[in-house]
Amino acid sequence: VLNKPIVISTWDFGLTANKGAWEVLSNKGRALDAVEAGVKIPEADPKISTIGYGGYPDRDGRVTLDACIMDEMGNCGSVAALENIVHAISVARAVMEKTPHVMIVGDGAFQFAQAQGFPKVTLLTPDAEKAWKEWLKTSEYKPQINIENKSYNGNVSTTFNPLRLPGNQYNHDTIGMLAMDAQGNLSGACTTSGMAFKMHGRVGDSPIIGAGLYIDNEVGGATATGVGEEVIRICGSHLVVELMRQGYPPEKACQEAVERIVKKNKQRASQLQVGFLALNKKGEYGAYCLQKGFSYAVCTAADKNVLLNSSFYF
Ligand code: SD4
Repeated sequence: VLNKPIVISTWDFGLTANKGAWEVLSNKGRALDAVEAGVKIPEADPKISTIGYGGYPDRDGRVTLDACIMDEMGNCGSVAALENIVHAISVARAVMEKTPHVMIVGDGAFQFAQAQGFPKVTLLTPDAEKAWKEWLKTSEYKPQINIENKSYNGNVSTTFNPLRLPGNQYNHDTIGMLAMDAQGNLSGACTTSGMAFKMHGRVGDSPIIGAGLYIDNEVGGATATGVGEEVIRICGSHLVVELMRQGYPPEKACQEAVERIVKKNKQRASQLQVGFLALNKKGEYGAYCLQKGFSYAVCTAADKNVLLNSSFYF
């Protein structure tokens, strides 16, 4: 039996986001409209420090957003390092629908957004600024000094690790959302302020089609959360969809992708979080992650809107 319509999304705030998407889906709306409406909710929420307005800034104190969207026809749009616009996902959709391009970044993305009538908004909230200033106290960040080679892309450094927040919390929480509408069509959206205190200009997996998100209307869709560098390395979401094409159920496909990350560098993977979430054409869904603690929200007519815990590797 087909489980549709359905919407699933990453982390606890997925519950609220799903509600926004469900309003569209339950009125026989398009999955594309549903995922956009859904992820706009956390984008606008100043209490969520990892997405949109209120997101934590980069090392220089600038909030830069990454987002992408993809529909059932393989149309896609993306923005990266976008500043001063709340709804990065809607700008990504405008890139998809109103330009001949797939991806626009930085100042060009901001100019495009302004031309499309998106309001200019300061995204750095007092709380986020405070967290950044706290971080500056203990970080080894010195603007002119090249500390990058000592950080993540080599071996995990214990002295400077941009992937951990103070208190040793994992630093991640993108919203990735996948939906299938009453017509059986799939779409997905992914939006984030990225790794907190990242280098200025750093782009993660979330706006990269095939990494943070991938949809193939014949097969299913996948989205990713966590340390984007790891997801990009394995073309994560595309990999999950291709595994489902080969017959893997969604959770198994996510697990295989996570194991691919572990295989590249187990020691590094053991310090990080990455989670994948997948939905296939039958409305079956599943997730898998590196570390315990990745939750996802599933909303259907039968089961309503529930929060589930992903299985994990370590
Ligand atoms: C990134 N995947 O920029 C995103 C951030 C994130 O949960 O925190 N995801 O790497």
